[in-house]
Amino acid sequence: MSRGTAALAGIASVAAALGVAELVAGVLQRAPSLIIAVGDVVIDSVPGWLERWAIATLGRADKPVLLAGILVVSTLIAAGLGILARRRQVLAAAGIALFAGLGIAAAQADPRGAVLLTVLVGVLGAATGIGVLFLLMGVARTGRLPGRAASEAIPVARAEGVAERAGTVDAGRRRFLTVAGGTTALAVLAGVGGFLLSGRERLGELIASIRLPVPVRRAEPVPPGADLEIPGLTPLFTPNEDFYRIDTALRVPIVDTESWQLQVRGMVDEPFTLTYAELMELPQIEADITLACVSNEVGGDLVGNARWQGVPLRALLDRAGVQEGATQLLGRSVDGFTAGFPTITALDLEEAMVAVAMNGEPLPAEHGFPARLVVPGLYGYVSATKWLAAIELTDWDVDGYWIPRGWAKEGPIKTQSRIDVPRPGATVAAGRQPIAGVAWAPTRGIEGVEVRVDDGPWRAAELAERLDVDCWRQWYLPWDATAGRHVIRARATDGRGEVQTDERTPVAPDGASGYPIIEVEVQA
Ligand SMILES: Nc1nc2c(c(=O)[nH]1)N[C@H]1C(S)=C(S)[C@@H](COP(=O)(O)O)O[C@H]1N2
Ligand SMILES: [Mo]
Repeated sequence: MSRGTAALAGIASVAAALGVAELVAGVLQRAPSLIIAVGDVVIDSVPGWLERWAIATLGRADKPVLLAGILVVSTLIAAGLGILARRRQVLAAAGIALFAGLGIAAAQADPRGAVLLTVLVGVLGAATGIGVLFLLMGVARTGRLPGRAASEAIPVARAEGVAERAGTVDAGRRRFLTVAGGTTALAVLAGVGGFLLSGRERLGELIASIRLPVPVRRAEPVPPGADLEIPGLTPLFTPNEDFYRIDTALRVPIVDTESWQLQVRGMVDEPFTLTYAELMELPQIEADITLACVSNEVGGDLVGNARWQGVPLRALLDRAGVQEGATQLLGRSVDGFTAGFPTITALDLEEAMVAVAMNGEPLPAEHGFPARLVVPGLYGYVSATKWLAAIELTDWDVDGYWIPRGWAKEGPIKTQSRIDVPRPGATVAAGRQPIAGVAWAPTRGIEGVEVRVDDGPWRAAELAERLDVDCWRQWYLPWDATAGRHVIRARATDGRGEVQTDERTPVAPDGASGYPIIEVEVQA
């Protein structure tokens, strides 16, 4: 048997193992996908700089790239196991079992994992893989399917290179390729089927069926002129489907509102637990808040503005009774992510909330369904826990997920501005052209934006009507563009009269700073 044939047998076997594991996980519902589990462990164990690099260079593609990487590595291991199986079939089988064992071990890192179900998924996957390996090795050696008469074909291995028997050899090889290809195709189908069964579809229906309560305190109505509606300018509210997404979850956690609970615990007098129905019965507020990621580069798009609806954190903290020394509020997600910020912030800011809705709709799965934290003025990595499972009151020594990975313990959002129009590097016609963008300094608000073209003076831009200090503000400056290349900069002044700093810093450890600068080409 050639190495290539053996490698194919290995790949088909591991594909069968993974496919069956995914299918079983999908059917069992509460069992994890082993592939995703391995990916999650990779995400949580890579050094902080690598994770930052991945977010910075791959952006939204980071997860597909990681999954593709896992599949490529699995394929290489599978090929190796196939080659090993030529001489040491039992050892190769043990390799597949070990492979499944790693997946089972990885899944233990996920707090949702039911150990027995995980083991079941792994064992069924491994058993299928080993069975397929033995079957394919047999077909490759004998050129026939098990149980078929020996006369049907001669062993491929012995006949290789024997020209006059080529016809029979080809038949044997075809049989092998058919079985290997068929198994792989079935494995892919099983995997896709498992993914579909894993609940995404039904979650969509569940979310669509939720009726939101009317908030007891509504957000201010949007004043006319708050959205300048200039073509190319970021809209005042970011539609949910365009809202940036950043998290460590390789697969969006699927949370069912029947079993979900929110715990308020730790350094409190009266810990308590709320079901989704109970949370939805509490008085809710509405607030317009701009959320930003600490990984957002100057000029980047990891920032968005939404109308959030939910239960004020303050109400939950009052009910629990925060104890002396509980200086940190740590949000913990169903998948074990944590983010912490000063308790005082939650007590001071009445808009800090357990959000259940975004722009008038229940939270989309990607943005934390059924509930998440939203705190004005803090970067998401210290505050905005999605798929919230617990609110823990602790002292300041406990660190959230990102802190040991090279990010600052405190994450106030820096005053920033962004130029949306013209697009960086765009070519525009000479004459009157808009320069426009957004600026944000949540909790402080934006009082001014200035724009400078080349070495000219700083000129005050027109500001859109103010909506709320917690959200970004659009700005606009008409510009008489002259032919040639031009450099445009902007800077914002916050509600305390502080101008955003010119000092350029990288995103780590506490957020990028510096003026946004774009270059444009103006044609006569
Ligand atoms: N459970 C969970 N919540 C999380 C994260 C995460 O990785 N897991 N990432 C945080 C970060 S870094 C940011 S910037 C915001 C992003 O929220 P969004 O994806 O809804 O825009 O979510 C925060 N909440
Ligand atoms: Mo973030």
